[in-house]
Amino acid sequence: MTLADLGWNSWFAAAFAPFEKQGWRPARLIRDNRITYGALLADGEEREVVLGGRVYHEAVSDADLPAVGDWVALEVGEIGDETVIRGRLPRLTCLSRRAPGQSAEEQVIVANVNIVLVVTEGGADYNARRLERYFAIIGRSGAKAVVLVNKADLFSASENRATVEAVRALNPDVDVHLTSAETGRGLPAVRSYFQAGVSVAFIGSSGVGKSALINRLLGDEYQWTGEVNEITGKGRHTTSARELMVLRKGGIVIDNPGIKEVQMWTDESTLRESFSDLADLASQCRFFDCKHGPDAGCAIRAAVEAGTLDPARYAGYLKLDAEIEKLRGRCKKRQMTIERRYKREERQKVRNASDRRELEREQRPWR
Ligand SMILES: Nc1nc2c(ncn2[C@@H]2O[C@H](COP(=O)(O)OP(=O)(O)OP(=O)(O)O)[C@@H](O)[C@H]2O)c(=O)[nH]1
Ligand SMILES: [Mg+2]
Ligand SMILES: [Zn+2]
Repeated sequence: MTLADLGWNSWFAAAFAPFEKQGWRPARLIRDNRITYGALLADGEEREVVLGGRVYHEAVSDADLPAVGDWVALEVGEIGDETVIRGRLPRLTCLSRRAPGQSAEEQVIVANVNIVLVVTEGGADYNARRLERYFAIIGRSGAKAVVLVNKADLFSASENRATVEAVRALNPDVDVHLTSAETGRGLPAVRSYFQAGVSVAFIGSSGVGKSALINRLLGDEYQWTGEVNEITGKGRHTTSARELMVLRKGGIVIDNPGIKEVQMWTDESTLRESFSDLADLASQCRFFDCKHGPDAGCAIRAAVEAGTLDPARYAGYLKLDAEIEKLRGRCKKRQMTIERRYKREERQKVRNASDRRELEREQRPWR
């Protein structure tokens, strides 16, 4: 495997020049493990790498931090040592979501993709508004958008045709293909987007068949990663993490977890805003740290019981807090490890400097 197979080009090479002088090696990030990253090097070697303190501290926002698809400069440690990300190269394209409203917080979904395949399904699940939002973020990213209307085997010819036409009406410039991971329909068209060095990302709601399509493309190379759905007991393989893979026949594919509407388009503050009526209610709870579960004197539960609050909305509100909490926990965890590492590196530097002084003293016994 060469760097070109991974998507490297002269633009990245030029940007890498200053890092090369330091003896660092280019690599592409293929996985974000929250605390570490998976990186692929030129020879196809995969390494688990950590974020250097400096890269972390110089990041103005989360969007500056390395993301899956990014090219980075690695200081490859001695055996047993950590491999550290010392720099991130500028992005050729960047698929990101930005929360609506005043918040400028941007979250990178994937960097340096050339083509984004939006997977959707026909029939009742087809949602034009959702597709519009996908087009908006892809338009901003610099990548090309393609729509796959999947599960064609489940719908009638006229239903499929209607969906394809609806997509074309939304965006006449976009390629639309009817596909089926079940029957293989439309797969040659999908395959045509895969060429050596070209990065293709699949996005779309959970369950539309992104992984199933990728599975058909990759064949034996691909391992289902998810687990069986506990509720349905079916072999649903929900993708839990974004992953970049290189196809043996050439081409780079990025599978994404299904994008949940709420997670996709809003940040914490807009989420809270949309539940502001519930927040007002919550302020009437007896305890300021009420979890709105079985807590005594909970105003929210009382409203549900009184029939003035929709239980579904209440459930959403409960989940929302957990979601936000989880998000925060992850951020904090990563920050802590990076901080620790940063401090360790600083201590090491001090130690190295004092060792050096020691050595200098030994070498100059006349002083
Ligand atoms: N009939 C039919 N079923 C399909 C098709 N594509 C996917 N499925 C099924 O739909 C279910 C979900 O497919 P996945 O590939 O896991 O969906 P996904 O988009 O990767 O979902 P997340 O990983 O949760 O985002 C699986 O049970 C698949 O077998 C299709 O074209 N036709
Ligand atoms: Mg999946
Ligand atoms: Zn409460």
